[in-house]
Amino acid sequence: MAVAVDTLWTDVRLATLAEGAAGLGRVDDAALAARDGRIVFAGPRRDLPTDLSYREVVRCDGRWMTPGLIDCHTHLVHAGTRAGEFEARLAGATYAEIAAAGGGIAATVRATRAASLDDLVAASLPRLDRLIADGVTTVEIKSGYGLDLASERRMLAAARRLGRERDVAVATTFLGAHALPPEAKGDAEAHIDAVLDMLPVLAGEGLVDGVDAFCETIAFSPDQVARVFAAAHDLNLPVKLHADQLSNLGGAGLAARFGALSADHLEWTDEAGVAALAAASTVAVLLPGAFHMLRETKLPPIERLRTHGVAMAVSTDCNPGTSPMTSLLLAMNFAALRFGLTVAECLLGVTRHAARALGREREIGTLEIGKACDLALWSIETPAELVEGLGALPLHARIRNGRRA
Ligand code: DI6
Ligand code: FE
Repeated sequence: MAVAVDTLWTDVRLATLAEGAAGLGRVDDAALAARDGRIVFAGPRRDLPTDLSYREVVRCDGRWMTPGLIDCHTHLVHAGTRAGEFEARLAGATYAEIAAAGGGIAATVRATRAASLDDLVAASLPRLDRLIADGVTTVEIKSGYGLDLASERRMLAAARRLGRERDVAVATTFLGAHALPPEAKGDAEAHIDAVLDMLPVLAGEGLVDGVDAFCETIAFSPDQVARVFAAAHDLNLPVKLHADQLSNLGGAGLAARFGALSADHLEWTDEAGVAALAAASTVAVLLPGAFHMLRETKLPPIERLRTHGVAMAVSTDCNPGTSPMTSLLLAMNFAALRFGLTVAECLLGVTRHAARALGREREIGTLEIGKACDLALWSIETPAELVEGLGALPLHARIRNGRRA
């Protein structure tokens, strides 16, 4: 008896990005089938089981199919603009100087605190829609511009609502330890106390999928971050870290010590830090948009990450200060040209490795039997076009849970 399958995509070229496959896991003249939102076949058309019947057959005219893309590090929920700071930086001011003068993250905190839930959703939807136009099917969204309980809750609730307003999976991350709010009056320990009060409340409301912190001289010390991570562990929440972006405080080693899903930025990470990431299987999330916007010159240790076998992800870091970037394809282009990643590394960075950075590698990130049927179909001749384009829109269709989105 024929087994009924919901949809068959055929006459398609696959980049499965599966573990163990050579390169991108290219399969020419392929097909992919889904039932109940899951992939039940992905491979050469000639290997399709003959006992399947399909409710719908989609002919893809030789187009390329990849897993739906995953943007694993964004601050896309926020209010206000920092374009004035951009102009000041063009005129020579530094990010740290602007932050010390009450601008920077603090400026976005003021705007975000003044915004209602509806305001936050309305301000963030265009950014989300731009990511979606690049074939993104999963996006991580951080809090961290509220910094008090009510405002952090509003940011996380806005992130959850974005996931209902659009056909996209949203992973939320509590970033209460992002910056010092004015009411902390310079007392970082007092703010960490407040973060430790907020975390169980927000987690109890189902708003927190993971916990992040900003470990930096202009933010929080390794000991302060360790307090937050210990609290996250007590709640069984995974952690990730803004590590070694502007200086080397040993952020990568700290992330590894807590078994972090990812350590992000890593421009200043040294050999010991890379070795620690490798030993802990922590993903290195590369954020070339922030590197570009801040006109940094210190490159993340890409070759060391390679030799130690650390998985590299690539993300937009979409935020109003250091990376107002809303295209994951553009982030790949920057990762290639500024950090020297190959096309295959870029694509792994927005699929399989990005899934790992969110702890969702069993669910998404490759075209393999059993995974969620989240796909992107591209009008391209070769996958390198996805990395080459500067603002191109090569997406033909996006599929979420087996349905056209
Ligand atoms: N590192 C970054 O690049 C962003 N946050 C962080 O911890 C910057 C956020 C901002 O400037 O608003
Ligand atoms: Fe960030």
